[in-house]
Amino acid sequence: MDGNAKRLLTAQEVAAHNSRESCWIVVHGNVYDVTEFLDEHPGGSKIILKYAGKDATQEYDPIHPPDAITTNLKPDKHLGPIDPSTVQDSASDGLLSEDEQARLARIAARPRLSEILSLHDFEAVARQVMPEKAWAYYSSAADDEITQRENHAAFHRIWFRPRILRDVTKVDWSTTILGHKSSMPVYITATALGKLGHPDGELNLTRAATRHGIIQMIPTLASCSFDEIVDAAEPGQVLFFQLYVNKDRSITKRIVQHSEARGIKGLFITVDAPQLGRREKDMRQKFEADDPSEVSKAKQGNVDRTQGAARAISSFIDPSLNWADLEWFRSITKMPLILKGVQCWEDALEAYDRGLNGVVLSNHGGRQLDFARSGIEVLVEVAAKLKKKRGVTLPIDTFQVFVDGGVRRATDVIKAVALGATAVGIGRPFLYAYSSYGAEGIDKALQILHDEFEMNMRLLGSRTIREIVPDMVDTSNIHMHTVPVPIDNLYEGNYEKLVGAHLREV
Ligand code: 173
Repeated sequence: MDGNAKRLLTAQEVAAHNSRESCWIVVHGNVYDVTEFLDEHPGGSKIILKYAGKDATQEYDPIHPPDAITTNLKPDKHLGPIDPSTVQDSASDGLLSEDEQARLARIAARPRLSEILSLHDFEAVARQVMPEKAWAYYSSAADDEITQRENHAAFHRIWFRPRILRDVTKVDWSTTILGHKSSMPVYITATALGKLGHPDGELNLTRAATRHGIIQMIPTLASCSFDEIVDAAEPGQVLFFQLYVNKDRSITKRIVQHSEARGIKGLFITVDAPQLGRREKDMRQKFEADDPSEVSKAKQGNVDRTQGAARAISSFIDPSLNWADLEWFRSITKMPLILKGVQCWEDALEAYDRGLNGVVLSNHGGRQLDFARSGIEVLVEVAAKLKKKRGVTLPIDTFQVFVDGGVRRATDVIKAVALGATAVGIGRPFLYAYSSYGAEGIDKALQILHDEFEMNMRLLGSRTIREIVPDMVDTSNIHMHTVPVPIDNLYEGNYEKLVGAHLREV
C-alpha cells in the first residue's frame, strides 16, 4: 500500500476514462490508471481497452495473480478504491465475487515457503490458490486421466538396490545434456500458457534456470514471446525449443531457423499430438477469455473457444507429420533433433536408425492418449531393445533418451537415470511452484530437488551420475499395472477427482 490516503472514486468518474487517451480500470475494487501501461501490457492493449472505464476483475483474474497490477503499476497510478454505493449492479459488474474473496483469503493463508517440503506441497497450494481456469488447464489430462496418474504410479513399481560402505562424503549429481552442462539430470520441459499461473509466465523459469544451472525447453505455445524468453536468458545460457509443426511449413521453417539463429541448442519436435487430447476439466471451464499470449499468432481460422484453452489454440498443428518429414528438418537446421512423445521401443529404434539425436519417452503429461504407458515403463523396454537389437547400452552421447511425466522426487529422476535416461523433464511441478509463490517458489522447488539428490545419492551409494547404474534398481514389476503399491498420500491428496456433468442452474 502507498502512504497517501486515497479518496473514494465513483463508478461514474471511472466510466469517463474509457479511451486510449485516458484509460482507467477497476480490479478487485480498486481503480487504476493504465493509460501509460497499455502498450507495455504483455497481453496487448486491446484486451485492456475492452474494459476501459469498467471493472476488469473477471477478465483479469484467470490470467494474473492478484498482485500483478499493484506491482506492475507505479503507486501514483493506483487511484484508490471505488465507492461501492455508486456501482449499480456489483454482481454483473464483477466486483469481487464471493468465490474470489474466498480465493484471496486462501492466498493470504498460504503456508510460508519455509514450510514447503516437497514438490507435492506446491501442487497442494496451487490447487487452492490458482484461479480456477488456470488450475483446470494446468492440471487436466486426457479422458479418465488414467495415464496421468499412471505416470506417477509407475515410479512406485521400481525399487532400489542401494550399495553400502562406499565413501559418499562427496556426491555430485551434475551431468551433461546434449553436451551441455546441467547441475542435475533434470530439465524444465515445455508447457503452454505460462501466464495463466503468473504474469511473468515462462520468464520465471528462464531466470530460475540461470540461477540453478539447468536447461529450459521453450514451448511453441508460451505465453511470453520466444524472443522475450531468449532475451531474458543470460549470455551463454543453454535453451532448448519444443516445436509444434504447423500445417504451413513455411511458418515452421521460419520458427526453426529463427530459433537456431538465436542459439537454441536442441529442437524437440512434438510427435504425440496430431490432435489435442480431450481434457475434460479444462473443457468444462469454457475458455472464453482472450488468451494472454503470443499463442494467438499461431491460431488459424475460426477458433472454437468452447472446448477449453488448449483446444481453442491448437488447430494449426499438422496431423500429417510423418517420418519422411524428418529429412526436411535435417535440411533446414543443424540443431540436434529429438522426437518428443515416443511411446514404444519400435519408434525409439526407428528414430535411432534414422540418425535422430534422441527421443523423449513421454505421453505429454497424460494429456494425449489415455492408457498410453508411462515414459519410465517405456524406458525399460527401449534400453533393453537398444541393447539386444543394436548392441547399444544406454546412456550414449549420440542418441540420448529422456523421460518425462509424473516426476515429483529426485528418487524418480534417479530411477530414470539408472535405467539409461540422460535426463528427465519436469513440467507441472514448476508451474505450480511459480503459480503459488512466484520466482521464490521455483527457486525453492529447485533447491528441494538439489537437497533430495544429495541425500538420495548418498543413500544409494552413488557418487556421480555415472555410478547410478541399472543394478541399483529392481524393475521386475514395471510392466505389471495391477501390482498394489502403498497409497501415495501426498500425491493422491492433491489429485483432483474428475466429476461428471452438472445440472444447469434453473
Ligand atoms: O498439452 C497441452 O496443453 C499442449 O501442448 C497445448 C497444445 C496446443 C495448444 C495449447 C496447449
